[in-house]
Amino acid sequence: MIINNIEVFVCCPGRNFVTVKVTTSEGVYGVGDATVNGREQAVVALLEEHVIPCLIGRNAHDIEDIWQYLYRGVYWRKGPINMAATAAIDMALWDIKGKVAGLPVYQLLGGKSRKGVGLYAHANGEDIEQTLDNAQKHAAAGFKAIRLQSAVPGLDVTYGVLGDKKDYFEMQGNRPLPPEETWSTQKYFNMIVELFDRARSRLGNEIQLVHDVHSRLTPIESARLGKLLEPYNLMFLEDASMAENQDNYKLIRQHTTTPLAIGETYNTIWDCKDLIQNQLIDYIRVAATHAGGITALRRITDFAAMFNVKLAPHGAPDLSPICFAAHMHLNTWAPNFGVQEFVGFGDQDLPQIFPHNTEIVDGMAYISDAPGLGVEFDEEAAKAFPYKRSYLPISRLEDGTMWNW
Ligand code: EZ4
Ligand code: CO
Repeated sequence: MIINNIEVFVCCPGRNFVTVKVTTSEGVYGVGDATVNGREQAVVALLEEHVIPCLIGRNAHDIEDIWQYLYRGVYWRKGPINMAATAAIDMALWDIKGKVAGLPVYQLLGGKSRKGVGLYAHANGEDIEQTLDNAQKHAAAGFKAIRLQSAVPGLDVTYGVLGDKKDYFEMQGNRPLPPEETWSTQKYFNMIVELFDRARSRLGNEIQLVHDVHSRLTPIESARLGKLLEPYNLMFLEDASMAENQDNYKLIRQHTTTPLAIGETYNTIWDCKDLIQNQLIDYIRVAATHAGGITALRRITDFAAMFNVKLAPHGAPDLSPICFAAHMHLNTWAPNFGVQEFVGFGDQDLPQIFPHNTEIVDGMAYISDAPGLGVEFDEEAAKAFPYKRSYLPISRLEDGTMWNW
């Protein structure tokens, strides 16, 4: 089972996706997601110029050895671009192994730990009322966990709030330079507690609530927010502060029992090692695409289990349905699975380009028994949506100082 071809595709059905296809001597192929939002062509160049030539002729079954070759074997380890390239190859090889075995990938990981995968949906709004209206719609559709984001009065744009853009999947594609947004911690604090206070009054105490701070707070501000939100019993507070310095979370943890989640930008187990082993977090939010694929996430998940940390993979729309499928297999297997972020599958273009087998019923996702990852990439359909240079926004404080977006 020799790797004899690897192709890289970039398409933009509303937003850019980088897809890898690995084909073997037997004609069996696998697909992987290598999308790094705003840096897509960097991953393409790395794959085409430096990674693919080294893999042609290798045995497609040697998933672990190829992973180590691309990690240990490279002097310049880690980093989002490198790990996304590794991740896409890794996903494609798991897809191939499953297809050859005639088994879905979760069976190769150890089988099912649960019937279905719990999801959290996104509710957002231009004001608290609209956020809660949207949350109520998700609750009526059967979701048992919902993320709440609301516009901050006095700020031009707020993270997670779509404004007049109807579809989360179409937020990209027309941003030739990074848009700029303004942040005020003071204004945010004036809104956020009221959002959760009113959410509990309107939605009751059964529903699980999540909020994404998107790393806008310093550790002591996060500690204060966690404390203020304790009465509202959140499932978790996501990305309260940055943790490039993992000790930041010691400070937050000392002050609050609000559960904490982080990890969507992490590239390796080393980015979360101290957070996990010191039990400073409750959910680890790594994405298969950004942290080195299924091989790497399986290792992080097992490590996290030893410290009561649950897997809650990133599920933003800038991860392709191939990454979502990889998560579905990990989530179905992981004994310490927590919850999967879920924003839907977009309009008809996206499911047409990435046909998949996941079924969503009452806020739960069910994997099919299709061999491999159970997701396809339609090269022909993708051709109608060529790459468009695009960026994530940047964030500044009101006086112009650069801040975390
Ligand atoms: O901002 O994926 O939890 N979800 C998030 C996302 C991220 C984007 C950035 O690429 O924080 O919306
Ligand atoms: Co997030």
